Amino acid sequence: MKTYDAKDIRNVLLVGHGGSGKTTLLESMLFASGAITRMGTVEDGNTVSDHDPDEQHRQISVSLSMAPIEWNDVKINVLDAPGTADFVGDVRSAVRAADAVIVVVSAVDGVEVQTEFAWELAVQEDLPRAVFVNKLDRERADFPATLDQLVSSFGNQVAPFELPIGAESEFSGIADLLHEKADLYPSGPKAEESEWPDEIHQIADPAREKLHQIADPAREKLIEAVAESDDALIEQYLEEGTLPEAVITRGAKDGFTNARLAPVFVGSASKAIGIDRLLDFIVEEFPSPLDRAPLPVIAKGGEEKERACDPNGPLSAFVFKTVSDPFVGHITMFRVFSGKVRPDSSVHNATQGTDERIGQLFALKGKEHETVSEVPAGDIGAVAKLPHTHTGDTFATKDDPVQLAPVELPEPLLAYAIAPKTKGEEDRLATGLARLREEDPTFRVARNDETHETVIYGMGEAHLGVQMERLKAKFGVEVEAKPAKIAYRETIRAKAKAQGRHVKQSGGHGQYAVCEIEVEPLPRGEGFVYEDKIFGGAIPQQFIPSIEKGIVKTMSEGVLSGNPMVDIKVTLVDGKFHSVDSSDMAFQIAGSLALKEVVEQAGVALLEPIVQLQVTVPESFTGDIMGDLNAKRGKIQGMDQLSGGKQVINAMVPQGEVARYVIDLRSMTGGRGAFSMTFSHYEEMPQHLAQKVIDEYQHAREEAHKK
Ligand SMILES: Nc1nc2c(ncn2[C@@H]2O[C@H](COP(=O)(O)OP(=O)(O)OP(=O)(O)O)[C@@H](O)[C@H]2O)c(=O)[nH]1
Ligand SMILES: [Mg+2]
Repeated sequence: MKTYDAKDIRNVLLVGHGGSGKTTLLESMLFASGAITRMGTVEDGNTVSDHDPDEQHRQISVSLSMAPIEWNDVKINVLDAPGTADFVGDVRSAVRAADAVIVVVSAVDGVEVQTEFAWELAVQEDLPRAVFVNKLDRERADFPATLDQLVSSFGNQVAPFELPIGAESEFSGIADLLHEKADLYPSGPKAEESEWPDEIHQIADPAREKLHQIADPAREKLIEAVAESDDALIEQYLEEGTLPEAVITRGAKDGFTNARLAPVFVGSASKAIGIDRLLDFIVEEFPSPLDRAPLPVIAKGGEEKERACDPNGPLSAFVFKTVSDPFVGHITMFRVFSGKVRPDSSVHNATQGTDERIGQLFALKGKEHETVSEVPAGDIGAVAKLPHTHTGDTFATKDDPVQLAPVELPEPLLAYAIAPKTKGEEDRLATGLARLREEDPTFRVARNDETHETVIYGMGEAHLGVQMERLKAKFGVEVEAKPAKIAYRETIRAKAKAQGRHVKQSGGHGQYAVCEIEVEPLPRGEGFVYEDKIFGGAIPQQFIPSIEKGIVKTMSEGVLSGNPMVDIKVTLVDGKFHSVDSSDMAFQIAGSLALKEVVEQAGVALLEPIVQLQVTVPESFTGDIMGDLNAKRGKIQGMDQLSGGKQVINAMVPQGEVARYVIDLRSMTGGRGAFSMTFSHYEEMPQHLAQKVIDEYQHAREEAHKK
């Protein structure tokens, strides 16, 4: 592929709710541009973008992918982001690589949760936003209703640039509101210009059983949006009640590039209707990297600097995605903001503080690689086998190692404990997990030494499901998954006193150790105190620590529930020894026995971890959320009002009650809620619930002994 100057590059990210048609839109763009001769479909699993076996199996995108489209001598790097909430990490990184987004909305389902999320993200990044209303060929497609939803969700900046001609299976073309002409698609992706059809003024809607005007109000909405996108224009509009043609056209385009107006395009990705028009608009009106404001970067000392899009400037490039390829291993996808990356050269990874050897450079088209001779400022490229580089890193120069601000990624909050199905595969599992972790910053792996579990953390069930499938498919390890254990703690309820006797003196080398201890509960968080109150040499000095060792070991294993015991004071008050048969081990055992005996009397309480939960939801869900948190034994601490009709609910909740909160919250709010969770403290668990935990542990132990 030839090298393009920045002025002839467009970096466009497709975002929107899962299933709205982003992957199919990219497929039809490739088809309309002649890059592919036949369109694949998601159903057939043969699209360019959904090339991962998991994607073909699930018929959804699970990972960001891209393809370059060459249209009218301009290179359009189209990034196809997954629309499922579990994979938002990829969307958040991808917005960094784009200069504008297209929000894809299904005309059947309208504005959905991830549509809103994607929109908000583009607003946060101040990226120009266009909307593509897709699936107009489908039964029950409803453009007027979708447009209404767009305006009510995102405001008057939403401006229809096009209207569909024909509905559902009759959908056959597009009426251009800006230029008052029409394009029909009798066959294939190429438009045939035609007159503004009469019918566009009226559209029969059997459902609504009424005729209503659509073109003129839509055009009015467009003119209003143009006027509102610029202070000077609003004045002119208020004075004259409309705007001259040329002003509308210019204003609409400026409004878009200034992210103050969101043009709405219509079409059908499956039928490739309206795609050539969309590509025309991208080439003519979407910002090139040169149109972007210089990029803020952070220099070594923390000083803020800027990087303009200049191929001759110092290198700064951002790694927005890492994928694993079955043949070449790791592939690093990066966007160059200044300078250029050349093959067979070295770049400085400013984030990791190390140099990386760049081999061959290529442009990715789904899973295909097309070699390129360089990746200049404004363009996106890929390189394989960089050992030290991760998503979110910045390439720069050694003498000026600037970095881009890190991408804020959501915290993975769904935890599964996993183990290989087949014994002896622990190493291969560890390798696989490390690789998957490197590729996906929203995937976490931790070894919990307390519960002795390997725990994987992800954004949701689909996310962890995909990762476990990849462990099997790519690393040959099949795993068993179960909810991660909650790290409970044991403690005692009252003071008590007991003896531990370990006496075995029936022939051969005897064992003799007796110790007497008192225990008392300590305030939360005080840990363990051991006091020696032996008088008169009842137990020789060298065995005092042995008793402590035995007690500490038993505490770490827990007495009733397999969870470590904490916050107790043990006072060694008496004991007996034998000059021959007493030993370090004998007194360790006596100490352990004494503890088991004494806690029986003192009563064991289970402590459960309490987390600080912060739940952000649209106001309308507050009641449900609070009711649910109360049912989860949560203590509401307060609420804060946010802009945009959202509320933050702060609560302290037992961790065990919110282990699956990712899933609960999504089902309660239809995916409109978000939450964060941090460990706060331990609290005593109600006895009846504690008993259930203890019974489960005892039962599991008995089962394990039977095997
Ligand atoms: N009838 C019709 N179906 C479409 C159109 N566009 C997409 N589809 C279908 O809608 C379904 C979802 O399409 P995708 O392209 O996978 O949607 P997506 O936005 O990439 O979904 P995620 O990857 O999950 O975010 C598939 O079954 C497509 O065949 C369209 O214009 N018309
Ligand atoms: Mg997709």
